[in-house]
Amino acid sequence: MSEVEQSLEQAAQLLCAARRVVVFTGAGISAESGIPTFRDPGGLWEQFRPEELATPEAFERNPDRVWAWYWQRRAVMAAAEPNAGHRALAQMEPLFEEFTIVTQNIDRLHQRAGSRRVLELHGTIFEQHCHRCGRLYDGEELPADRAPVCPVCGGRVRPSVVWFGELLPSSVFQAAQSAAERCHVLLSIGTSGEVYPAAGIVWQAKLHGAAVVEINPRWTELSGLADVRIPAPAAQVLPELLERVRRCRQRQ
Ligand code: BJW
Ligand code: ZN
Repeated sequence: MSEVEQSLEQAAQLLCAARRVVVFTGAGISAESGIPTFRDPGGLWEQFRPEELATPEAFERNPDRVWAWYWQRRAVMAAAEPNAGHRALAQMEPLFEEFTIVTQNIDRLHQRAGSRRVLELHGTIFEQHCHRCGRLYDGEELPADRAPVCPVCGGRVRPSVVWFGELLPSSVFQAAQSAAERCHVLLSIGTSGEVYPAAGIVWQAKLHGAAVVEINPRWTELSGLADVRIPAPAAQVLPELLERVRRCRQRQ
């Protein structure tokens, strides 16, 4: 058996015995749908400076530039399709008493693949609100190249994503923390684990006794915490993991 097959089997055994599962995902799970990651070679933070595009100060300094960058990424995400990894996770959900996806992604691909319980820690690129008064704005009629002005307060409309230095939506973060504390297995997929407080979810699960399984071709900040590491691309191995869990459940 290869290293990947061996770790897949170990992960399947852990999942087969689990009733409550949290799946913590990052940009890597959408890489095979054609959406660039942030910190890989050739990733977004190699081409762009996060402090010029992904902070509230950047938006206040140059709202049109930040808006246009996000609008262009929104078009890429809208045109992308969920991949075999997203779909396998959606099919895993009914096999467990509780199955919560806690995602850092803003692309909505888990929901489009059919996952029902998805907590978006960093918001979504498909919603917008006024940076000043918080009023929500519908996406379809908005311009591509300039941040619209809010007719209520004169502030600028922004994407509803979480930038550096901003708080995560508190009810979503609390729900993620409590799912992490209760779960038997936490699957960490396609994340470098470098951004906090999101990555703290994995520590929290581990401290409360969960087994941690990591799916990532590269070593990450969270690899040391993992009980099982599957060093492979997510869309390649998740369908196989699903099959192995199904088979194990049938034998029970
Ligand atoms: C594959 C694959 C395949 C490839 N299959 N795998 C503690 C210490 C130091 C700093 C901090 C700290 N706590 C907080 C901070 C500050 C900061 C932070 O964490 N900074 C660090 C970077 C140092 N955190 C914040 O600012 C957060 N807010 C906060 O702390 O509020 C409290 C506060 C408020 C006010 C004042 C003070 C405190 C908010 C963080 C928001 C992050 N936002 C972004 C942008 C979102 C919108 C957008 O998309 O533009 O979120 S940054 C970016 O990183 C994005 C992601 O969700 C996030 C995580 O990245 P992810 O998903 O892990 O992607 P990558 O690229 O890093 O990794 C991809 C992985 O996939 C790699 O490992 C590949 O190997 C793998 N991969 N192909 C499987 N096929
Ligand atoms: Zn407003």
